[in-house]
Amino acid sequence: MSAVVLENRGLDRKFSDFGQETRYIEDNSSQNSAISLIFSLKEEVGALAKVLRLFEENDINLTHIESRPSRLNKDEYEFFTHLDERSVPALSSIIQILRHDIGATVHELSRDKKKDTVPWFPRTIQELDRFANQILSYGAELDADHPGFKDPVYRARRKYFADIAYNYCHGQPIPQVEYTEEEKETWGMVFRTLKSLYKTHACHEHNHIFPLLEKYCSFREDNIPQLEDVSQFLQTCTGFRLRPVAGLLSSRDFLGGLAFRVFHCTQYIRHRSKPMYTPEPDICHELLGHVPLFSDRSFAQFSQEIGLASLGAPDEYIEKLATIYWFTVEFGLCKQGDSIKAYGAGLLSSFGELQYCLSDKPKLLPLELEKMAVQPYTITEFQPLYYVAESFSDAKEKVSSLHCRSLTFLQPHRIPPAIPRTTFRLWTLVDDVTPRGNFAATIPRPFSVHYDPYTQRIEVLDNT
Ligand code: HBI
Ligand code: NLE
Ligand code: FE
Repeated sequence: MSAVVLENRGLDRKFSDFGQETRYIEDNSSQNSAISLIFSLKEEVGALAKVLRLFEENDINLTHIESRPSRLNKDEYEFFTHLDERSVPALSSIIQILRHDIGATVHELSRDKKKDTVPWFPRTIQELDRFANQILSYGAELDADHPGFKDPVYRARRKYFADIAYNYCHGQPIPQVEYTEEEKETWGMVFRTLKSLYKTHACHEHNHIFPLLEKYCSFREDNIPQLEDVSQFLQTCTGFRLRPVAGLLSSRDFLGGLAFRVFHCTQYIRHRSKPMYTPEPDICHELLGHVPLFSDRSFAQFSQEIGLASLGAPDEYIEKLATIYWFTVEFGLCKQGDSIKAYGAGLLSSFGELQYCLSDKPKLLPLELEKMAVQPYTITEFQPLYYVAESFSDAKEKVSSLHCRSLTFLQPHRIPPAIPRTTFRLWTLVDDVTPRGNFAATIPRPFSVHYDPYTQRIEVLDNT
């Protein structure tokens, strides 16, 4: 049996206890998981006392606490805490209360990571429910530099959408939303402008699918499509489905969803003051940028492979995978005939950047995975640099045909000296793995994963 321990997210264990077979990787983590929470509170008398009472009532044992003034909000204090493992069962309800009743901003940090720990990952499609309250930024609470920060109506709408996402469980229909006139106007403006650019700026694949979305999913200037309808359509095309999400997920969680052919999809719309570009995903980005390509069979396959490759992979690997994803799926350009076209969703949803990316302003480089995987990038403004694939399928093939030979660059740079033998193999065995031309088969982890579409479960096969 392997000595690998899966990192325990420790939230609701309803699904993870279900049907794990003993030949699978042993999960000892409940014995030693500790949790770190950062929450920020308005500076007022008794604010912390209220939270501590809540912890006491829920039998939460605090093992560490420190405070500091919040850098984001001047009138708030941040508290950095450790909770012991007894606190795990109550954690998700505590986070809900902190957010909704006390109005705190809460960040849950990874549990104590042992060096030989494989990060937790979902094994069943239902377990994706656990990502709902792990939003990295925005969600219901907007930062001071957000264009909607000073707009109470917009903030209330964001809270409304965040609540739909927080309360959503796999298998439910996605709630229908009545969009306001103002929201429809924003959509109309984005839709109309982008549609007029697609003919000249978008890749063939996008232009091929777009009319089908107009026909079957009511993609129209005067209508914001309902996520449930789009999800049904995608399921008939490629088995991909949507689930609502309140904001930006971590790369690990986001990519993990793709392993199950689940696309986490925001339902709110950007603020009307900045229709041409927003750094955060919104319904325009998801529906106009991503959905057309998720309807494409081979692109769907490719996306799932990236997702499978990410499950339980080391952080450094996730970071490179996310960077590759960024420069291809989000911001990729490719040659088509004599011209260059956009296939990246972040380009196809921003009429500002879509025009800019094909102007003479940005720098263009040929797609080279090794360089691209370590290229720093900005997420808050137009990209200064794009990678151009020889063709749309060249991009897909380069990314999904990564195999052992080229994998060295995806591995961590340093091998920690003190790690046990079994874990050491986790890094070094990679060269011995027989290439199957399949990305997911060559990840530096001591097990392989297989997705069973009938049960919608990940089978984890212990390689050690
Ligand atoms: N989260 N909700 C959401 N939507 C995305 O498109 C998204 C994300 N998190 C990360 C991400 N995209 C990627 O850019 C990569 O970091 C994987
Ligand atoms: N910049 C894009 C847009 O305005 O639609 C969104 C990118 C999300 C990664
Ligand atoms: Fe995106």
